[in-house]
Amino acid sequence: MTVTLIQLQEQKNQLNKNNDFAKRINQRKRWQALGRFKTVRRGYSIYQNQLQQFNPQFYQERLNISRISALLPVQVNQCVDNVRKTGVHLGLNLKEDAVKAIRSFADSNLCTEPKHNDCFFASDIRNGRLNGKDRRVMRGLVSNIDKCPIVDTIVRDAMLIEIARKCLGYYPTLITRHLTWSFASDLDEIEIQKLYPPTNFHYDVAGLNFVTASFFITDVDENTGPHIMIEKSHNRKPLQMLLRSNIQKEADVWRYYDRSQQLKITGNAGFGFFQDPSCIHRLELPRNGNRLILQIRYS
Ligand SMILES: O=C(O)CCC(=O)C(=O)O
Ligand SMILES: [Fe+2]
Repeated sequence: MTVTLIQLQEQKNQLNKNNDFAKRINQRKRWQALGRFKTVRRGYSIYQNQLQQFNPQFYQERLNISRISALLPVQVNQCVDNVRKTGVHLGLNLKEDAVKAIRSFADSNLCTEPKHNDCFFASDIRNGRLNGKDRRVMRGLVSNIDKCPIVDTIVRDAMLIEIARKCLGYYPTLITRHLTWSFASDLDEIEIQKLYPPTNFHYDVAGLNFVTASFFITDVDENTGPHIMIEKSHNRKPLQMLLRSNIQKEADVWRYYDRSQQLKITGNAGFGFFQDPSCIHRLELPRNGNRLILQIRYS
């Protein structure tokens, strides 16, 4: 009886917390577009840092930081330095058990695709089609991700939160998580880019300041969905890129950046990277096998 009451109370607390976060996203939404400007992000960082100085313990405690880690140890300062200088730190690693648990969660939970109403399991997709029929499926967002215990431990990981805190300049006040399948496709690139926007070069605008930790949950090589980014572009974007859409034409990208700045990120299941996603980046749709990625956004 007591245990059930505690569980109920915990669920209620969780719901309150989620609602509170949701409320803040909505209030912020109209201002969110300003997060593309580095000066706005810096200003917000200073403001949030000052605000948290009054009661740092409050901001720290509500993150419910996990002392159990599903990651191999990382040099926090080195990681922060790399993110600041190049926009990315490569070489985070999830422990094998964590990868297995996330994979099994993704296999046993239904997925949805933005702009479509149907639900499906990843195993229902064959050759990029639902049950081998006409309906093409490019990606699957795994549902119930908030209920995956191992992902919950990872988002609250002491090391990841410390990296995020140092990059942002304050304790993150909102953490979101996504577990996403990208399904292998034989469509040509132009079609893919129409159907799956993140396969176009773009930069993310997710709140007034933000950083992301991403982990491959399947092996990713050149043909199975590498993540491509332009190093240092988080610190340098031409005005027209900032003022227009966050999605960029490839020709414009190469007009402004040198091809040597392109970094193709691949790695085995468990490999991860910490990124400032205001850099120009995209994913290359897999050709040979489906790809699963866990993304955690700290803002
Ligand atoms: O899956 C990836 O590698 C990147 C996805 C992305 O850029 C996005 O969802 O904004
Ligand atoms: Fe993105």
